[in-house]
Amino acid sequence: MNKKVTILNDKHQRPPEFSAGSCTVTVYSLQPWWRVDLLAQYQISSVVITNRVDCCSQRIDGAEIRIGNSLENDGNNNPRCAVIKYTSDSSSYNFSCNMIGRYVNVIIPQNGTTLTLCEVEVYGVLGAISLQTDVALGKIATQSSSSYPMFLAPFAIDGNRDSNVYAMSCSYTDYYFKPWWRVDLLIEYQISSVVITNRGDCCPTRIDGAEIRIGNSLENNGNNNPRCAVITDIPAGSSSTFSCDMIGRYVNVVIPKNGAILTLCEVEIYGVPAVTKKINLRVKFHTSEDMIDSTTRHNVFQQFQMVSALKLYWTQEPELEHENKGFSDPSPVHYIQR
Ligand SMILES: [Ca+2]
Repeated sequence: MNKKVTILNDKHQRPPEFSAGSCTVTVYSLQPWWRVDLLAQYQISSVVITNRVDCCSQRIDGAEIRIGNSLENDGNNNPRCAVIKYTSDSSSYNFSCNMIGRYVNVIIPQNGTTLTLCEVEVYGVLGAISLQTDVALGKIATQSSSSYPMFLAPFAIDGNRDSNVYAMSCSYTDYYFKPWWRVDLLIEYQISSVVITNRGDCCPTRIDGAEIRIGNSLENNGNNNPRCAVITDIPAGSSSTFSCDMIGRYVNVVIPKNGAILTLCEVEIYGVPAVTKKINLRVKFHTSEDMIDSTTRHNVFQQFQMVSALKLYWTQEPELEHENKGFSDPSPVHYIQR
């Protein structure tokens, strides 16, 4: 059942007269906007907006509803649910969105106007599809060197894509031999994609040739893990998505050059916790095959593999066991496989 997750400003009142004291208004400005932070990701089904009716109602015409998880451009670059088309028939507008996000913005993409909203209702359910979750948020980041407090490794996973390095939201290494950055996700994840936001104020080509590596090893600081992608280029201030479909606890970005600077304004990692569980099986079976012969052993093992949903490995070679059944017929042959 859909649940209302937030309302603007007051006890769910929709008086559309500004004088009722239940509306917001921005100053006359360039592309005025309003945003609500739902504090968590929601699957948002619809948004209802109540317009001012006592005056200037047409100002709402062309306003856009944007929903997503990014605060880039104050959240106004998130995907668009709808554009409001002004009508005098009703003061409330209901839009179906079916989108995922933490932030809901209303923006008039016009220079020089005023945004007035008397009520914004957002309907949805908590806990949107986990594939859309940035699993790097709140994890542990480090890098090859950090000489400046305003360019630390965690700034690349602070949930902010601001691409100006002086906004204290980008990581930045020294000029260094093969500089690298790493996030420890603390557990293994099945990683579907990595989104990297490049620096926007300067030097966008520095990222060219950087590699994304994912795995569970810390050998060579994690930079020897399998490679997901080589970044050919990312335009200044832009975000690029790399599909990976890999499993790992560590995600590294490394520039394999002698002498380079690595700057990352955001690294988003999308995936779900990897479900891997190891179990030991002890299998006892009858066979007339000669299990001492390695080829036969391999063939029997393949038959086990074919009927199993598990990925099997031998931890111990089969052992021959004779079973006595009193004084009856000669005992059948048993093998024990662990
Ligand atoms: Ca950032």
